Amino acid sequence: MQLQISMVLLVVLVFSVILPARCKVANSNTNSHVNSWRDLFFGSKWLSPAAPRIRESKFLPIFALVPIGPGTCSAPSGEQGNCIPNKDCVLRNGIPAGPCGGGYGVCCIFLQTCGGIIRENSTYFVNPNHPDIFDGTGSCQVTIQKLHPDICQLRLDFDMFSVAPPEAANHLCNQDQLLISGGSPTPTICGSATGDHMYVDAGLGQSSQIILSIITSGSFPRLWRIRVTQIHCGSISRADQGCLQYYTAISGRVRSFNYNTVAGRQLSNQDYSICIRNERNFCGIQYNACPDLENNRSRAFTITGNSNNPVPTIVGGGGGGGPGGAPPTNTNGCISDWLLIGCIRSADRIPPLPGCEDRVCGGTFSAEAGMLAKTVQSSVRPFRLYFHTDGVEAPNDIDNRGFCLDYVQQPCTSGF
Ligand SMILES: [Ca+2]
Repeated sequence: MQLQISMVLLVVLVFSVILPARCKVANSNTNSHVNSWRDLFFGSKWLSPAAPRIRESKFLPIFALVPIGPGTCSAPSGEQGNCIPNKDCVLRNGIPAGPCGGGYGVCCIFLQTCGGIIRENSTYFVNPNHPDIFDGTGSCQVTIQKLHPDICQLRLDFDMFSVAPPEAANHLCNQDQLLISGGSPTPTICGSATGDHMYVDAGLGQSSQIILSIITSGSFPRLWRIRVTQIHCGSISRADQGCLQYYTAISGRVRSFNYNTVAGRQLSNQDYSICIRNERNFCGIQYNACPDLENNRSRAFTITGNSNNPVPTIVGGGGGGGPGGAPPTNTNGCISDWLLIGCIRSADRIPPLPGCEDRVCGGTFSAEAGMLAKTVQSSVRPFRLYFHTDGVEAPNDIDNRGFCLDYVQQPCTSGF
């Protein structure tokens, strides 16, 4: 046994001292390279439950020499956790979900449900009975306490979110709803939001609290698992001011809450901004409606009108007011529900048309009125979309799904 341990020690030293130097030459991504070597080496042996005796007696001092790596880990059930010693996890009311850090600690996950208080970063707000469904009614809420006065934002990741959908006539969240209080205004959502996220302003001072409430009525197989991440004011992960959603990739997909081409209903009473970080050397952005694989006629952009029939693109705000300050008389514009993107033009016009539009609605995605879906471009920075819906759908707006757009930032050299 002693001989084995000595050999392991020797290899640890070789890997921790020599390999990093070699990898710096071979690969600029040194950390991941070293980690992968460590994982390869420790993997199965150090994850086995038989290892603790050896670790306790001989290895802890040596581990102090070996970087443990980032503090996050993944639990087998999919949650992200913090890699900390088992006793700390238990002390902090976490749930140990398997070993991590080469056997150094456990992947400690933090879950809270109705009535809970969130005091740890990366805590999940889950439904009662999680991971099974919850079919109860009432108000289930958690309170989020700041870890530090210097926390400016919360990011909510809807790992799973499925509650009762909005009602069919006006798409109001009458049965179930998620409410967020104590931070910046957020839209009330219901239905499905799995894979979506939100940023919430955390307010000033350590004492301000954010409360997440899920209010339910009637029967529905509900399921939710929302990860709450606290973001420091100086963090590079912090979203720009006023952005409910924030994307940081050159290309990606943005969509409205409860979007789904088969049965999703565009939610009413929405008012929020989606921001896309302007990456270095990119000056413009293009948008296309997402592919719709379920319907013959795409429903990927159906914001106003009866989308059981073909509905053209409608652009603009409907002109000025009527005589003597009366409300606008021109109703052929986006006056109830719309998506706003600064100065949009069709990408296929060369040279581009002189004019541009901001609001777009209807049932076909384009920057020009008509029945033809087109690539839309904008060079207004920062890149932002603003989504507005009122509280009415019936009788004119029927079966609208909302929007799903794929975006690609455009390099400064390609005409922007
Ligand atoms: Ca509406």
